[in-house]
Amino acid sequence: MTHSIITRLEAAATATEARLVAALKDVPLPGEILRPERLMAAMRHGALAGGKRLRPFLVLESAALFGLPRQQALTAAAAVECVHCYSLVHDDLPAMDNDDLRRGQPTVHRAYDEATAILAGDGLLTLAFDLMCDDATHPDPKVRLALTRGLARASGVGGMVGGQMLDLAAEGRFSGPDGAAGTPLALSADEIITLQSMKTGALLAFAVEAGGLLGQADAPARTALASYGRALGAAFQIADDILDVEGSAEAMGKKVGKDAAAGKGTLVSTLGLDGARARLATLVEEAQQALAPFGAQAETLIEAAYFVAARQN
Ligand code: GRG
Repeated sequence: MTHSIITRLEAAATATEARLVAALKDVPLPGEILRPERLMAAMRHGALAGGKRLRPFLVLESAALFGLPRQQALTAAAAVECVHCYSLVHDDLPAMDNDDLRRGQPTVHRAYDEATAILAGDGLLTLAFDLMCDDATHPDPKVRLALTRGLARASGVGGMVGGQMLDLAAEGRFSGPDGAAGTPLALSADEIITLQSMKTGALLAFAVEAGGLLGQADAPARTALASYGRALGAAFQIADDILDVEGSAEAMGKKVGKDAAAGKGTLVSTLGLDGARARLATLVEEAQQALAPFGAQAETLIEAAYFVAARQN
C-alpha cells in the first residue's frame, strides 16, 4: 500500500465528513419544520462515527479523471455515503443482523433505540436524495437528475435493497425461492455473485460511475468506468468474505465469523479460501485493465483496487 493512496483516502474522508457535518445540523432547511434533536444525534452517530469513506473517495477520484476539483464532487460523494451509512444502520438492526458493534462503536440501535435507529436510517436515505438534487451537486439539472436516478437504481430494489432481500432468503430467514423455510439456501457461485453484485457491488460501482456523470464523460469513458466499478465491487465483497473468515473483530470494528455461523454461502465456502483469493486477484487485474484508456491519470483508482483487495477492515 503506498503512502499516496492512504493520504488521498484520508483527505477524501476529512472532506466528506465536513460535508456530512454541515448536512446533519439541527437547524431546519427551507421547507422543513424542525429537526428533532434525538433523531439528528442518531443520524450523526450513524454517519460520523468512523468508516473508510471508500465510496466518497471513488466519486472524488473518478470525477478527478475529468478534471473536477474535489469541492465540485463533494456533495454527490456525501450523498452516496449517506446511502451507505443508512444501509449499515438498518443492516445492524435486530430484524436484520442484530449487531452491537459497527466501526468499533455501539450500533445506532444500541446507542439509542430500535425505533430511533430505523428513523435515523430513513433520515439518512432521504437526505442522500436531498443532497443529490442540490444545486451544489452540479450546475446542470440534467446531470443532477442522472445522478439521482443512478443512485436510486443502485440502492433500490434492483440493487442494494434487492440484494439484501436475496441475502435474507439465502440465510433461510423465511421461505426462499425454492420454498425452503428456515434453512439456508445452497446458492451456486453464480447466484452468490449476483446477490453480492446487488447488495454491495451496485453502490460501489455507482460511486465510480458518478464521477463520470459529474465529469460529463463520453460513452467509452463511461463504459470503462462501469467495468472498473463492477470488478472493484466484486473484489470488495470477496475481500469482505475472506476477512469474515480470517479477519479479527478488533481490526474490523464489527463481529467476524458471521457467515459461517449463519450457514451462509459465500464465495469462500463455494470456491474455498484459495479459490476466493484467486478470484480476488483476477478481479483486481480486471479492474486495472478497465482503466487502461485513462493511462497514468488513473493511478489512484488502480491503487484503490489493490487497497480493496488487501484491506484489513
Ligand atoms: C439494510 C437495505 C439494507 C442494505 C444492507 C450493504 C448492506 C446491505 C449491508 C452491509 C453489511 C455488510 C457488512 C456487508 C459487507 C460489505 C460491506 C458493505 C461492508 C461495510 O462497508 P465498508 O467496509 O464500511 O466500506 P465502512 O465502515 O468503512 O464505511
